[in-house]
Amino acid sequence: MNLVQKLAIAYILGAALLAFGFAVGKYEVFPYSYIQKIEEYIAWNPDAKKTTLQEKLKNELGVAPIIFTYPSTIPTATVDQSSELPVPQLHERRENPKIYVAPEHQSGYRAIFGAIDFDDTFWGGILLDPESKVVHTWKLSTDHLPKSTRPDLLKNMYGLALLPDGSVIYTMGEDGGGIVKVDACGEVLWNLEGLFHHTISMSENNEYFWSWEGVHTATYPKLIKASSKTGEIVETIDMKDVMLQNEFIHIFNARKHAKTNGDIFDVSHANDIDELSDSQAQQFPDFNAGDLLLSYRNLNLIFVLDPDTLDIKWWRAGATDHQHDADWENGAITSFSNNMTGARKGHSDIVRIDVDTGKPSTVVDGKDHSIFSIINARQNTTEFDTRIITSSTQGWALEVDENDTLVFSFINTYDNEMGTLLHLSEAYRVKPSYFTHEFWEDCGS
Ligand SMILES: [Ca+2]
Repeated sequence: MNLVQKLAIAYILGAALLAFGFAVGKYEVFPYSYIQKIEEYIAWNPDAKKTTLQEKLKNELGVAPIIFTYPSTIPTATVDQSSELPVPQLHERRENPKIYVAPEHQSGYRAIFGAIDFDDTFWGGILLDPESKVVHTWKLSTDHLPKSTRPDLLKNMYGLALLPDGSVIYTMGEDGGGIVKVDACGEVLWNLEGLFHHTISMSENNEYFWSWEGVHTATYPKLIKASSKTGEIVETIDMKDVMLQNEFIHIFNARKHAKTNGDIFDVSHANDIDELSDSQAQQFPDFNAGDLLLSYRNLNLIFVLDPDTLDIKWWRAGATDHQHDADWENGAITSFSNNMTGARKGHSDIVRIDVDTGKPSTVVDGKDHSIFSIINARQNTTEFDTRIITSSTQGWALEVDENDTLVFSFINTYDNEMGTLLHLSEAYRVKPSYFTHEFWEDCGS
């Protein structure tokens, strides 16, 4: 075929695609319904990503995970000191991630979860051994659930827990159709069908977990507590009852339509639950083991609930902006403040709130490290005197020591040349004793 013939074919294909695109929109033929679903996803998270129609089609047709890839904003110095990390069974469309580990922090196991984009599942996790080699992978899907409303490529795996035996409990928002537990080797142990979102938060001894039930836009969401062994719900708390119980704490109704007093869409956006454990309770004289630390993103609100009396024991609004992952931490409360809006817009900080005074302070300055996750993100302290942070929409997991020095970095590279990265959900660093046994030896991967 000569050049003119090639150009002619390219022209005809281009014109046909243009006409097809017009017909899709005008007559709502296939794949219009799929585009609508993607539009809904974008509406779900309007700040997450602006995509063109062509990109949406690519995403839906499985050509590329456009919704969950982002242009790199990770500092060049960090990228330059990283090296390629070979991961088995990655999808051919993506490249290997990049990793940096400070020599003195080659210890413990690190688990990274997110859009790993394996050849057979889009979501999953990898386990790095103390030498930072991949010794295990988890392939996670909710496609098998009858109430799953869209393919995994269009769901957000936000909310998961890694248990000491290597099993994982996870949810993919309302779209996934439920919560799933798989064993270390990926066998499904149980499915809890229904609508759940944002968090799988373990109770003391991992006997139970908490999650949010219903749609994430509910003004008064429901908390559920379920058995991690069976997936059976053992307790439900309606946040409307919590509102009615606390007659002099009007935090949930702070934003209403001024003219109608009606509910504002997605006014609460409940996104985290953290149960105070027995061991942590000693550091919090005002609270009891079992109290729940809750986060409402769209009210910039963090509060403590006694799940037995439904009393709100403490609350603080406005110390963080559109925050995620509030944790009990050494007598204080810390959280990933996304800073989606406001004076710190564009840089996400780890903020510590003094529970006695309500005074906030910055623990990790997002400007110093170029951290910014528009939505999602997680943060955890480790037993190595470090903090591991998942900046979801940067496709970046980073770990800083007590001197604020970067000691670990995992860059979820999608395409080096394009400078694009894939979404990450959660990262942990644990001592070998965290695991009950070397489960990765059992599964052959
Ligand atoms: Ca956390």
